[in-house]
Amino acid sequence: MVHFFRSSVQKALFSVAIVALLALSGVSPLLAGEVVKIGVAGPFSGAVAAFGDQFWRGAEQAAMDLNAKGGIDGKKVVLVRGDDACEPKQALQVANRLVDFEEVNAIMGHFCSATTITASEIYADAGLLMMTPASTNPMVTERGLPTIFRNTGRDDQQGVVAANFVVEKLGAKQIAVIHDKSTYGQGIADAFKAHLHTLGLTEILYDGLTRGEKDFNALVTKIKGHRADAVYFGGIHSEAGPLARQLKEQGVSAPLISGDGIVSDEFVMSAGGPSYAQGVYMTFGADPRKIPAGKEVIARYRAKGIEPEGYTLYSYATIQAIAAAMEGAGTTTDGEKMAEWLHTHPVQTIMGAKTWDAKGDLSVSDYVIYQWDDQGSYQEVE
Ligand code: ABU
Repeated sequence: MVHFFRSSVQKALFSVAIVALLALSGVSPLLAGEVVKIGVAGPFSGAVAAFGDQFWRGAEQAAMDLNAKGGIDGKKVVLVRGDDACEPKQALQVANRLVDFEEVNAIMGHFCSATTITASEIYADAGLLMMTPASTNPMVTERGLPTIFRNTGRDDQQGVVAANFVVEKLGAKQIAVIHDKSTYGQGIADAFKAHLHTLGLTEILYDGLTRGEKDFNALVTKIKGHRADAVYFGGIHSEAGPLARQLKEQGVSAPLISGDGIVSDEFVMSAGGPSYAQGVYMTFGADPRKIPAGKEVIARYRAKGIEPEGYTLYSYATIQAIAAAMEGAGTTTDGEKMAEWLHTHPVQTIMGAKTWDAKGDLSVSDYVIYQWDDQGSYQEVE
């Protein structure tokens, strides 16, 4: 693996230079061991930055609440942000910086499955605990990396829930499956398609669109031509929004169903308003805002005018899990011990008690179906 510094001597010299500079400028440098640094890595810029905002809101409130109670093992929690823009190459740079330069104690992140899979190789190599609140592609935890966890479900779980709903509840038979060719988007579309086959159906159309594009009218014409009675989309809100709008504009009444990549009010914005998003279904974990354990924290967000939508509370709970692993394992530096502890102990979070299996996946999957309403909000439908 390529790391930021080629040798520990280079790193030591760099650290001495930084400390000397800070001392000369009158700024007191924080000494190693006085704080617990948690890297928060995700898309803070680019098309899916709305999810980076959810990450930061969750992590920041969790760190504030931990510090108000004395931090972790008496040490203040400091968050270090890493912007991967949902790009694997940038995620590699972020991971190297967090490990080699920032010397973080653990990582919450990343958001996009493609960046999580890439960056987790660096964290695993360094023996650091990493937990993603949001990356759902099975490969995050299927590679047998002992310090890599996720605090959300998997696409081979939510794809099954979506396919069951489309066939059994919507009664669809002519199903078009569209994806954005990404690790997440194509992966979840394939999981949906695989379960359709299990249910005895074959998709009438399987096609990809390109992330970043906004005009899907040719694709919508194709969907119309196939007389689809349901459209499944594997991807993110930035493309799901325009797709939802163009389906309505071309008079396609077949319902659109997607996954947790659209669980942000940015989906409504990118569709052009609630009237275009209205009626769209999606899979996501059972609404964490309804779990009693999170009541006080949710009230704190709302008092600040923040609605803790999507992955906000997952991010808060992920910081809680990392903190619990450090306290439970009695170490803020040994990621392997933290991982061993997480495999064998439940953690009480604002989303209720969580436990992890041998792969680092949550032991319980809680996917349900939501529908976007005419107010630009999403509601659980079953
Ligand atoms: N799971 C939602 C989108 C993030 C990702 O897995 O790529």
